[in-house]
Amino acid sequence: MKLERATILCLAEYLENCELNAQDTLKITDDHPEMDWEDAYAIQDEIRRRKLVRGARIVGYKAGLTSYAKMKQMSVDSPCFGFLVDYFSVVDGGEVKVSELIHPKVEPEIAFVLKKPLKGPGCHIGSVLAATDFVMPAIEVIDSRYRDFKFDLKSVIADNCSSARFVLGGSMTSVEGLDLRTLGVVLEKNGQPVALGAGAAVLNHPAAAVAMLANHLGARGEELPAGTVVLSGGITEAVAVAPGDHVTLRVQNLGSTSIRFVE
Ligand code: 0L1
Ligand code: MG
Repeated sequence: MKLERATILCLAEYLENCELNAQDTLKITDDHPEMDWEDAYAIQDEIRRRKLVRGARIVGYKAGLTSYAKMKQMSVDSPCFGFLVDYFSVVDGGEVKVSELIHPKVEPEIAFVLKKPLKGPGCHIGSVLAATDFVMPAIEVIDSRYRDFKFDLKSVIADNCSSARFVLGGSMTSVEGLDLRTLGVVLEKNGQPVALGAGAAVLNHPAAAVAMLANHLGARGEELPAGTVVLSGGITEAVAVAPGDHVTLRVQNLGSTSIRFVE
């Protein structure tokens, strides 16, 4: 680690306040170019600790930047991992207040819900599918705290990978007999298709993103517990939204989920 503990605490407080006050900032590596990967995840951990102390509950985890479309869009070359707390969760068909966010974008994702814990190292697609209770369509609302979404990977990891809100819907479908690679997704904004793709866009198989996440947590002495939700990453580029927008995700065989954006 390159940063002092005091600097990590200070950056976590600063970034979390940016989230809570919907206030953007320049990327933190501008002032801390020496920051390393461990520092980045230590800042994210401290943000998580701060939320837990205030009574938030961890409801899931996410893999981000898992499709080549997303990596290209954000000029990065590897995935990142973050956590989801209870207040990020929006009911199917529910509202997201744009005034609580900076510049939200939506991503079409496949969510995995686990029936058994998953702990790396050594997790692979097979172990993920065996531990999966069911999959569901998910729309992730991301909201980088960095001005104009201009960041590098370390800054984005510290910022809990832009996590903000998510919605799950459609049907709870067993992965038995389901080919997640060829599963088609259509993301609609105000009734018009705005992004199309298939599961294979996520690291060739969405379960591969969940395995990477479990291995990442395992290396840090953590695991994905049974019952947890895992967002496996945007299948397409993220799409910007504004108050008044209505977004629906339709996933082949899994049904649909939707969300409305209000002032
Ligand atoms: O969930 C994601 O893929 C987002 C990861 C962070 C990068 C971004 O804000 O686009
Ligand atoms: Mg995402």
